[in-house]
Formats: sequence, C-alpha cells, structure tokens
Amino acid sequence: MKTRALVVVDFQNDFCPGGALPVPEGDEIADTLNSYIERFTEKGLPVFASKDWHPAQTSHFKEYGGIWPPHCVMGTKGAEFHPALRLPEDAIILLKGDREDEDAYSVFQAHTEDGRPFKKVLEDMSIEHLYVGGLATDYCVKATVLDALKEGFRVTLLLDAIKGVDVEEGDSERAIEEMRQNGAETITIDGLVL
Ligand code: VGL
Ligand code: ZN
Repeated sequence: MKTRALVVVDFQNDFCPGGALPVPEGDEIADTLNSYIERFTEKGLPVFASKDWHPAQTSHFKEYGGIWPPHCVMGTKGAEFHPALRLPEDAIILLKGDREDEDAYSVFQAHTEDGRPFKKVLEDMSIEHLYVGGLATDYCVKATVLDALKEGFRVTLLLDAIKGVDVEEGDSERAIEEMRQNGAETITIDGLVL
C-alpha cells in the first residue's frame, strides 16, 4: 500500500486576518483543515505542518530587497500556528525560509526542527502521495504542489482547505489551473477516501 500524508501549509497567525500578511478569509479554512487532520489521524497517516519561519532581516522582506512586509519572524506570535488549528501530538513540524537569502515558498525547501529535509523524511517514511491544503494557494501551496509533482509524488490538492492572496485578481484560480495542468488531482472533503 502506498503511503499517504497530509501537508498543512503555513496556517499561521500572520497569514490570517489580523496578521502581518493576511490572506483574506484565511482563517475560514480552519474547520475543514481540522476535518482532514482528523481523518488522517484516525487512519494513522502522518500529518505534516509547515511554518514560514523567517529571520528579522531577510531578502524576502521589502526592506531588504524582497516584496513582502515582515511576517512570520521566527519566535514571534505571528509565526505561531493559528490557534484554531488542531494538530495531533505527533504532527511533524517543518520550518522554511530561515536563511537570510531565500524566499522558500515551497515546503520542499523546509526541514524538520532537527534539520532533516522534507524530501528525506518523505523517503524515509515511504510516502508517495501528498494531500496539500493551507495558505496561500497562489504562493506556498502552489510552489509546494508543483515541486512535489516534479519530484514524482502523486498530489491531491484540497480545494476546500486552501485560500489565496490574489495580489492580482484571479491569481488563485490560475494557480489551481497550473497545478491541475501539471498533474495535481483535486478533491473536497466529501471526496476523501483513505
Ligand atoms: C507565503 C508570501 C510570503 C505563503 C510566504 O506561505 O504563501 N506567501 N511568504
Ligand atoms: Zn514568507
């Protein structure tokens, strides 16, 4: 049996309303994300949760050459998971963007708290199929899904557990289309069969 895992991308305070780089209605996916998490946990399937995790000075931020206001600075409240997120105790936490010279939109650029790259962890656990939800559809979710497909993973995008920034109107819709064209499957919770 091919092993599957859930990947919850960047469901952090700074990406939710009231945060430093809010995704409009970003917090509204909390219940659906939690439902997916419960379903995976019930089946004993692994749950990964990534954190955007930046130093205070990084080329990712406007002030140092990037395009974003400061957000998800490591150790701050904004970088914590949104309080509505209910992760199992054995959720595997991934950190990304912690160098001063990288954007690290993709969870494939993340590592565990003890320094193991995401891809290595997936290989060690024989995981071949990723179910991806979280924030933001048009940045970190998209980059993660496209990298996963490139690396040969089967990918299912969770349409009811993602929200986008839409810097330009339609960015999220275009991102979903691009992920589909590259081979991502899409479901909503009613279609989840584990
Ligand atoms: C993200 C913009 C900047 C994301 C991270 O998680 O989608 N977006 N940093
Ligand atoms: Zn970031």
